[in-house]
Amino acid sequence: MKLFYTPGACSMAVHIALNEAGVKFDLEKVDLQTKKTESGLDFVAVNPKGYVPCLQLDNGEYLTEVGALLQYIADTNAGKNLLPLVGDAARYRVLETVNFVSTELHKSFGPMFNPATSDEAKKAQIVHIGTRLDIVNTQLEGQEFLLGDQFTIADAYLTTVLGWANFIQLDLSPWPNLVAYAGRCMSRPAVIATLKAEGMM
Ligand SMILES: N[C@@H](CCC(=O)N[C@@H](CS)C(=O)NCC(=O)O)C(=O)O
Repeated sequence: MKLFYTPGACSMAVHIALNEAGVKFDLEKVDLQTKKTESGLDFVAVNPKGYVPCLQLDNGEYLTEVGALLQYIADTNAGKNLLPLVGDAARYRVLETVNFVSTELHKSFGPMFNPATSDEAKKAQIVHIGTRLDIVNTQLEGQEFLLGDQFTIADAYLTTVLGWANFIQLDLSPWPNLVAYAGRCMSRPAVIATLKAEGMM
């Protein structure tokens, strides 16, 4: 397998899941400005969507979309307990949270990185992001990870998105459960290995 990624981007969630699963994979860095990969490939020819993450499977096919890739990695490495099996009601709680992180958090950060967003719009967006952080902060009350004491693909995703708070100077201290959670996740060997491989630490 080969993961097409950009350091610190949402592809990091997939990178963390691969490391948590303990599988072998290659990495290929993508420059999102030029749409070129580090080996000189035209990334749009690889993934016509033009965005990361993109995972080349062992059969040569390309799979995209964070939520799908996280499920693929969890289901093909079921022994790693990154996602309960089909039929287990807890599976849908994990997927509910993956979708929440994707649509309510990940996508809410987008305008903060867009130079075309006005300062006024950014201020309003921060307030909006805060309402979503309230929800995950409450979800984490009294538990180690989003779904209890087991790290799941939802945690791989939220760990990645919380990392973006630094890039937009968003102080997370109003959400103490999130601050403690981020510390726990960031100290996991698979997360540290991911950050190092992406040149983020
Ligand atoms: N729907 C996609 C969104 C992926 C996405 O937002 N990727 C960003 C990085 S976090 C990107 O590559 N943006 C560059 C672009 O859209 O040109 C998914 O869930 O995987």
